[in-house]
Amino acid sequence: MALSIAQFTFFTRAASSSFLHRTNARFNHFTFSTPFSTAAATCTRKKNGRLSVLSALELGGVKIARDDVVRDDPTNNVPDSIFSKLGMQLHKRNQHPIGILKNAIYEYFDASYSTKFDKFDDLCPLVSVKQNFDDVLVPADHISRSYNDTYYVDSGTVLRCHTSAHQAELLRDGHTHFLVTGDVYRRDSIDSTHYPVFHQMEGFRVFSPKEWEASGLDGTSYAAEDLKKCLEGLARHLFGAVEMRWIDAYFPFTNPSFELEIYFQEKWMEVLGCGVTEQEILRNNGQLDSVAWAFGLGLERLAMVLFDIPDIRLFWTTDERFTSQFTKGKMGIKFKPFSKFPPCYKDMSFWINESFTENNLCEVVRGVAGDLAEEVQLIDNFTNKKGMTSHCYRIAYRSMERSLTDEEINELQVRVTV
Ligand code: FA5
Ligand code: MG
Repeated sequence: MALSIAQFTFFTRAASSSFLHRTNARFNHFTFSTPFSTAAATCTRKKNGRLSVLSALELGGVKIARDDVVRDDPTNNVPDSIFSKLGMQLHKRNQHPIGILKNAIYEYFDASYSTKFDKFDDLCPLVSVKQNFDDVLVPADHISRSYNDTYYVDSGTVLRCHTSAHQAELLRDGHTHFLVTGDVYRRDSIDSTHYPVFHQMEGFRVFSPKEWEASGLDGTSYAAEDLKKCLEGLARHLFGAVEMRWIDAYFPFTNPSFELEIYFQEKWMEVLGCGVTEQEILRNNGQLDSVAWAFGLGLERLAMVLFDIPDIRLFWTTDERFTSQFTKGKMGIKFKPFSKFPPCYKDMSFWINESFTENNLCEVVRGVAGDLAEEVQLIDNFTNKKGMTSHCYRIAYRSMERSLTDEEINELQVRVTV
């Protein structure tokens, strides 16, 4: 049953949901010396292992019931495990690493721009396809629009896959300096830095002509310089010394576009995307002669570096050995791992057809194993003389909280492969 979900997808290409299509990678190296209580949709596991969702919730003033989000309908691909994350709002918990980080970024903006940035952290994550894609000029055939990459509630409504979904409405409402923090949702791969629900903070700043005219620079160069200065200042505020580099990038909504990477766990990790906003977005939303910059920070990725959190799944644990390590307003804390149970690896091989995608496989694995799935990695790819392709994936299972029994893992693996 599990792998047949692959048939569901309307697209055949397995690709990352990132908005980035890396162009000409040019590297600039530099170094800078509670228990959960909000209204979350709760899930319990039934005897047959399926999740049953108990409650409805209210988000940004909008009442949302399970049936509004999870439906047995071909235009819907939201599983209960995702519905259960709606309303968790980790970014609104002052003692949680994501909330502590949000507040630290607010502090930096308040101090650097005399509280000029308007802050939003309660905008509803259910948005229209227009808000999520059209308003920020994502082309009709862009991979991020596919059912393989985005959670669709119906053909016109999605769980936002980035906080950029709110740019246009806030511009139209007359905001020129704003920060939007929220949970975002993507069908994505499984490893220590990817999770189907994560948090972003969008930043947006509009300049009027008199701000750049005096500088002798054109508006775009002025905004790009200011953007990098702002984000480098933020990085210094958060991290002090850490190794980073800028990379030229591509986003449909900015030009030029950049990404910032930080060296973490012996790898370069992408932490944010940013750039100078496309004129069309400003024009469409009432800003005629302006230029603007925008950025989207990945809060989990930044918090991993800041608090030394080795795995993105930890943000969701309710284990007190995790939650009790963090304190409101305290930035210097380094997470002390409370257990290091060994991972258990299981390999599976199968012939694929053209409807197979890796995101669908990951969705199946998460559906069966939840947060016990640590990584899904393609380890062999073979095509025979008849043109049939087989893939071998290695699945790493590990609990952050306890040892898993062989029996338990074998049972999970059987349910993934059936
Ligand atoms: C975007 O989402 C753009 N909207 C960012 C942006 C805003 C660019 C404004 C320009 C102007 P991207 O898909 O690269 O871009 O995601 C932004 C950040 O979110 C990444 O740098 C990364 O830190 C984080 N991120 C992306 N996917 C995941 C994931 N599955 N799990 C955790 N963090 C993720
Ligand atoms: Mg990216």
